[in-house]
Order: sequence, then C-alpha cells, then structure tokens
Amino acid sequence: MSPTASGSPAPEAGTARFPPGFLWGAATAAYQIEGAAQEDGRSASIWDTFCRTPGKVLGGDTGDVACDHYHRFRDDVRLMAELGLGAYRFSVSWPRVQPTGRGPAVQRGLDFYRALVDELLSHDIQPMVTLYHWDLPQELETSFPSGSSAGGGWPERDTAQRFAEYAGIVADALGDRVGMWTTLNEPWCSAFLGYGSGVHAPGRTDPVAALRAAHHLNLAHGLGAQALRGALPARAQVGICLNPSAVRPLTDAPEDLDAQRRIDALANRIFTGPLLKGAYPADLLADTSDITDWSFVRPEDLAVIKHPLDFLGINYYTPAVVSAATDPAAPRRDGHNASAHSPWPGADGVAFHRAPGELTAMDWAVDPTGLVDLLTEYASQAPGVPLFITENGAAYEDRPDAEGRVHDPDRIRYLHAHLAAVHEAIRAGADVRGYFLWSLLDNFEWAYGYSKRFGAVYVDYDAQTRTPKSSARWYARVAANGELPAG
Ligand code: IFM
Repeated sequence: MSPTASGSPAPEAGTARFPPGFLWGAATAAYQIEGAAQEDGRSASIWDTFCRTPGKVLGGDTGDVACDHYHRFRDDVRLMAELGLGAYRFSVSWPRVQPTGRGPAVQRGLDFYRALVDELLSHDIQPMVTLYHWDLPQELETSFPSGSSAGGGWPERDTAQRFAEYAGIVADALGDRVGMWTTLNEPWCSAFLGYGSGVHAPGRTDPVAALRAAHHLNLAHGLGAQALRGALPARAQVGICLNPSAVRPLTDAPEDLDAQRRIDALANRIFTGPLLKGAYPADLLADTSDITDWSFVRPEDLAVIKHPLDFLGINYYTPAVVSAATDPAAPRRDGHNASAHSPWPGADGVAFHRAPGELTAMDWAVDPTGLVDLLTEYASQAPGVPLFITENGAAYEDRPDAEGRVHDPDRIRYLHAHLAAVHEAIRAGADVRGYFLWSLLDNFEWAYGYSKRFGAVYVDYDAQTRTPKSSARWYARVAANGELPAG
C-alpha cells in the first residue's frame, strides 16, 4: 500500500486553503464522555463490565462519570459554538436507548439525543451520528440464541440483526434532524482488540472469535445501512468509520513485503474487501485457513455488506511498520496495549517496529505521510465516494499552568502537519469533505482510563471544568479562515 518505513516526503506546511464547504468538526464517543452510566434506564455495556474486571483498565477507571456530558451537554455545545465548529461527531450509546440490545427503546435515552441534536442545530453545528462506538449492551454478550457455540457478542451472527433493529430505532428518532450517519466506528478494534488480544471489552482472546466478529461487524454495517435507508429521508448520507492502517514494510526484502501484505489484509482489506468489492481477499482466507474455514460467511451476506456508501470515514493516528519476525518471542509493539495474545490471527510471524518520528503520549509516532497515503489510496479504491477524516489527533501530557491556561504546542504541531497532509491529498485529487479532530474533550481513553488526554479542551475531572487548550484556539482560527497558516 505504501512505500518503505521512511515514508513519502512530508507534506509542505505552507498556507493552504481548503475547499469551500469543507467541514471543520470535532468528535467524541458516548462511553468516553457521557457518564450517567446508571441513569434514565441505561443498562450496562461490555465496557461497564470490563472496567469492573480487575486489571483491565488502568487505575480501575470507569466511564461512570467521565466528562458528565449527559448533564452538561448544553454547556459543551456552547463551547463548540465558541470554537466555531461546523460539525460534531458523537456516538449514540446503544444500552441507553435499547438497554438489553433487544426489544423496545427507552424514550428517555432517545430524548437525550434529540435534545443534543436540537442544541447543535440551534448553534448551526451539523451533527454526525455514529451508531456504534464499542459499547455493546452487555446482555448481547452474555445471552445469545440457544444452540449457538459462538459465545455471544460480535462473534454471534444474531448481534448483526440486533444492530440493524437498533439502527432503525435511532433513525426513527433522529432521522428528521440528522443528515450524516455512520454505522460503526473502527470495527477492527471491536473485533481484534475485543476478541483477539483482549485488551478491549469484552476481553476475549480467541482468534476464531475475532474473525467471526469482523465478519458480523461487516454484516451489521450492511444490515444497519439498509435499516437506515429504510427509515431516513433520501437526503441522508450513510457511511462507516474505519481505522485503516498505513502499513509499511521495514525493508523491501520479500519476507518483509509479505509481512506488510498479511497485516494489510487483516487491518484493511478484511473490511474494504466486502464493503467495496463484495468479497473477502483470497490471501486473507489462505493466511487464516489453519484457524477457520470461514463457513460463518453466508454467500448472501456479501451483497448486503456491499451497500453503496455515501461517504467513507477515515480515522488516522500513526502508521505501522512491519517485518518478518526474526525472534518470534520478542514483544509485539503494534501500537496497542501489550498483551500475551495477538490481535493479528494468522500473522504470528510478523514483527512490529516503532515508526520514525516524534512520539505522542501514546508512544505513537507522528507521521502525517501515512494520512496522505491512506487518503490517496482510498480515493482510488472507492472512486466517487467522498472521504471524511472522522478522527485525527494526539495525546500529550497536558497540564494547566499557574494561571490555569493549558499550552499544548505539540498538539498544534501535530494538527498542523496532519491538516497539511489532508490538503496535500486534496491537491492530489482525493475528494475529502471534512475533518473531525479527536477529540473535543479530554476523556476516558479505554484501557488507559483517564491517563491519556486527547482533548482540544482540557477537562478537570474533579471539578468538571473545561479549559480550551491553545490548540483549540488555534483550530478555531483555522476553521474560521478555512485556511492553514504557514507552519
Ligand atoms: O479514543 C479513541 C477513539 O475512541 C477511537 N479511535 C482512537 C481514539 C484514540 O485512541
């Protein structure tokens, strides 16, 4: 997919004008900010359970309170308006609107999202809804159709049907006021971190379950998109947010190129194959044939998954550098929490290396060339499908100074370089329509708890105060001018 580890030349950081109508937004996710975990009929999600499992989340942190956005959303929307955001991407908490993942909806849950959307619209901020950002109702993980051996959750086919039902419920409630919809956020993480390495909820470590989950997430996207189409006005735009990996071989040696091919199959083509071409890649099926015969894929599924996309959301943070493993016992450094279990079924012989570049607080290398590569690659793989960057950003060790201000020059540099990359991809012909900074607020960073701050706005979790960091002010100016200043 991309050149060797040194990457392509860095995009020039000069003044860059973005096309008229380019959407400047920020993104969040329900479990990471809402809190109110036991209120108004919400039930437990797999993340509530995972957080309560000793040793799974740093410091035993939970999303119980998070940023208390459930109660403070009006203030948060006012803040977005002050920052001049044109769009806001948020996710709906499935267990808040359909507590057991089956059956009737809870009106109070839906009312919350209607009120949030109304507040956004009254400030001229376009909502983009994500239906699933990892908070599966626990009940769907725990109880599943009798006779199934998949063990519930995404490895279970029925979960895809349940997702379609839930999609229809949310579309009925918000379809008159939301124009942009995405089905899933980063299905790779749900499948391979949730069921492969087990560093995400529900914490299972079974390669077959991970591959089954990937397929049922693809199917859920297809069935969910059908349900959205059936309920939404024709003007509504329906897409999906992927976190494709810019995979680079350490060297051009054939064994390193083969490592790149394997990871590209598991990170990228396992989703884009069925989504864009209606088939799983032959090399992926061959690489994993010792693990599964893929008989959980029914031929009719593939046409469902290849549902026309109105846009494709791309989440990007850092590239991956891979080689053939010289020492199979060496620790894997693949950008995700260390685990004894691999999130890469069928790729045991692949080693991950630190990409060149400065590191963020996640130990992720700053390398915007990966974003240029992905955008140009996806523009050619999905011709005619507009692209959005639905997440991009960085965690740093932000702290208020003596006056209470938060200066985050590293984040400004990161954002500048990545926006320059977006501009470069647009100049090269990619139809990129908007950019959502991850994240509006500091928030619950999954297995890292509250230890990592990705926000453009600093959150004091005890006082629940919000302080825009200097990057938020910087981003507001870029959004207002539609132009990136010379760097
Ligand atoms: O915080 C996450 C988000 O939920 C999904 N994409 C990556 C972000 C940073 O890790």
